Amino acid sequence: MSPEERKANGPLFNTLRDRVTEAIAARKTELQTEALNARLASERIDVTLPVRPEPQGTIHPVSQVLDEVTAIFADLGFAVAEGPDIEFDDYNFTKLNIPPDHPARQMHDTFYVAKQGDGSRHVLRTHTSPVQVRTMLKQKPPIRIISPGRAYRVDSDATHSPMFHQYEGLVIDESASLANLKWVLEEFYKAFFEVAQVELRARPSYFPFTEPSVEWDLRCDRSVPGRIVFGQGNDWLELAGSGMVHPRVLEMCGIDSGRYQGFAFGGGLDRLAMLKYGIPDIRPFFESDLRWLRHFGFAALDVPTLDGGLSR
Ligand code: 2NM
Repeated sequence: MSPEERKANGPLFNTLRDRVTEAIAARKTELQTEALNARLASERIDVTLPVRPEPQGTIHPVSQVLDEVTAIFADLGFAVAEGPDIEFDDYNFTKLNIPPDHPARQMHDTFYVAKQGDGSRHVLRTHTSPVQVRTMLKQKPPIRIISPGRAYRVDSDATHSPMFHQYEGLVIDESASLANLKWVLEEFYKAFFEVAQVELRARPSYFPFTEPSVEWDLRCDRSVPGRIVFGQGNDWLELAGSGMVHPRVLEMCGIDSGRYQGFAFGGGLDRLAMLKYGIPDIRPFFESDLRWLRHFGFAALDVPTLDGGLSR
C-alpha cells in the first residue's frame, strides 16, 4: 500500500485484528468452561454416601490387653523392654539361676534350636525373663521395666498354647521391697479389671530366680456361672508369680547385690484377656478364624488409655 492507502486502511485492519483477538479469547473461555463443566460432571461426588465401608479388621484381644497393660504400667513409671524370641540358653536359663540339671530345662518344656557351630545352642525363650537379664546387663539401676511378649513351651490344651504371651516386670533400686511389689500389683489389677478395690493374697512359692518367691491370688466372685467379678466374693484366682530378685541373678547380670535389690513379677497376657473378656479357650487365639476375631476383636480406633478408658 501507498502511504496514503495505509493511512486510510490502518484503523480498519486494527479493528479487524481486535475483533479476531476478542473472538479467540471468547472461544477460549467457552472451551475452558465446557471442559470444567465436563470435569465437574465426571468427578461428581455424592456427599450423602457413607464415608467409606465399615472397617473389616479388628484388634486381637491379646493386642488389646497388651496395650491396656502397657498403658497402666507406663502410668506407674515403667518403660517397655523387648528382646528376641530366639534366645541364648545362657540368658534364658543360666543367668536366671537355672542350673543345667534343672527340670525346666528338660526337653518336654523347652523348644531347642539346633546347635551352633561353636557348640552353643539357642532356645525359643520359655519366658520373657531373658529380656530382664539383657536390661540388667546393659543398664545401671534404678531399673523399672515391663517386658511383654511371646514365650514358648511344649504344652498344649484348653488353657495352654505352645506359643503364649507374658508380661513381666522388674524394679531394681536401693530399697525396692515386697511391700512396694504388692502395691504395684494392686494398682495394676484395679486399673486392669476396672474395679474400685481388689484384695491380694500372698502364697509362698519357688522360682529359681527369686528369693523369697511369692504367688498372688486375687479375691473374686464366681457364684454366677460363666462370669467372674474381681474385688469381692469368696473365691481366689491365681494370677501372678513374683519375688525378690535372687542375689545370684543380680551378680550374674553385673549388679552389685550388696547395694541393690529388686522385685520381679510375671503373668500371662492371654490369661488376662480370657479372664477380662470371658474367653473360655486359648486355642482359638491363634487359629486366625475371622468369625472368632470379629466376635472377640476390638474396634481398631479405640486405643486404650487411662484417661479415655481402657475398654469400652
Ligand atoms: C515371674 C515370677 C517371678 C522374674 C524374675 C526376673 C529376673 F530376671 F529379674 F530375675 N524376671 N522375671 C520373675 C519372677 C517372673 O513370672 C511368673
